[in-house]
Amino acid sequence: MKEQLMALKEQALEKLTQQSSLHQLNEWKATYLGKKGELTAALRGMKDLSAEERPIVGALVNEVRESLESAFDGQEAELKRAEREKRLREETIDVTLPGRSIPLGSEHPLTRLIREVEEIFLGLGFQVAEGPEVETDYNNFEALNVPRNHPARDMQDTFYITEDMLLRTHTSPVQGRVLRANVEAAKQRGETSPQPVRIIAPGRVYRRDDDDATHSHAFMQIEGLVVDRHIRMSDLKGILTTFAQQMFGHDVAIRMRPSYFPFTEPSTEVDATCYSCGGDGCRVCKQTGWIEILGAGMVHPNVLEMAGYDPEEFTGFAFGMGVERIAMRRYGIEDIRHFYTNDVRLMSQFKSRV
Ligand code: FA5
Repeated sequence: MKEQLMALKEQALEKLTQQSSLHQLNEWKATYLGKKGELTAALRGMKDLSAEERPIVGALVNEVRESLESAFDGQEAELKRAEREKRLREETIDVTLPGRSIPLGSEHPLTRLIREVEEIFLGLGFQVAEGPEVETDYNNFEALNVPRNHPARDMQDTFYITEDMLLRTHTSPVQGRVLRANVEAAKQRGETSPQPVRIIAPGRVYRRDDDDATHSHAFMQIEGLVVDRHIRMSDLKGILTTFAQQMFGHDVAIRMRPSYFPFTEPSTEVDATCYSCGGDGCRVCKQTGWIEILGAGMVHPNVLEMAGYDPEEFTGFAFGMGVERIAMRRYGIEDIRHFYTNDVRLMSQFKSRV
């Protein structure tokens, strides 16, 4: 029996050295140390031994098992190490290879322009306000001093949803919303006068205009509104000059032409010297030297009064600019429809600034 065990051990150890993978190694373990393995079979033979021999052979069996197990552990560690090394060798990364670049999206030119305008006005102490695109007739027209059947409604051909609901034709309804919210907030606080206002409100607007190179039925505007005590036309001019210079360059001048909007009095259309020729006249400014940038004026007392601001105490100015028209001139895009057909060849030229 002893010889048998010693022979088994020798054979097992020899076979062990021939196992070259972890899979083979486990098969070896099953063959020699498993429940149906050879060592277990040898143990079964112990029942035929005498009482004196049994403990001796038992100890020997344990010794053989231990030495086989420790040899197995050693071989297993060795094979694992070899496999890891092989993997590391195969998986080496050449860090000097150039990386694969992931194509990044780009900011839409209109978004980019709105952000630029926002940054300029935030720097001047303005806040950004918003209003809904589906508006009431009251906010879009009546609160802005344009009663029903007033001929000024023809200035902005409107998409009506119902008699009282429409797609806003300009961002000016945000004026009334902000003013009324301030009046309400003052009431809640028990104050007699509402807070002054200094906001811009960018957003999409809709008109039943036929689409062409300079008109779209949906376009963007940025509204501006300042209401406080002692606000004068010179404040409007100062703010717009600062804006134009930051937007188009420091030697830009502005001029104001008389105009008409029902919600401002007096009203004005504001031009900036052409950024392309500096005022000499060129193709961009149609040889005039000036480019129209926005409509503006002093807030009509009726608008203040309807919102709950006392026009004896408060005055203000407002302005509204067409984002696409400014973007077209700024980026040299000759057709407004390019902003909405989103051809990536054009759009990808406006790389994100972040
Ligand atoms: C207004 O919408 C006034 N709410 C602006 C305003 C605000 C005046 C506050 C006074 C005080 P107007 O209809 O002119 O004004 O439009 C303003 C700008 O929107 C225009 O100068 C033009 O740049 C742009 N715009 C008008 N219609 C279109 C259109 N169909 N497609 C693209 N841009 C347009």
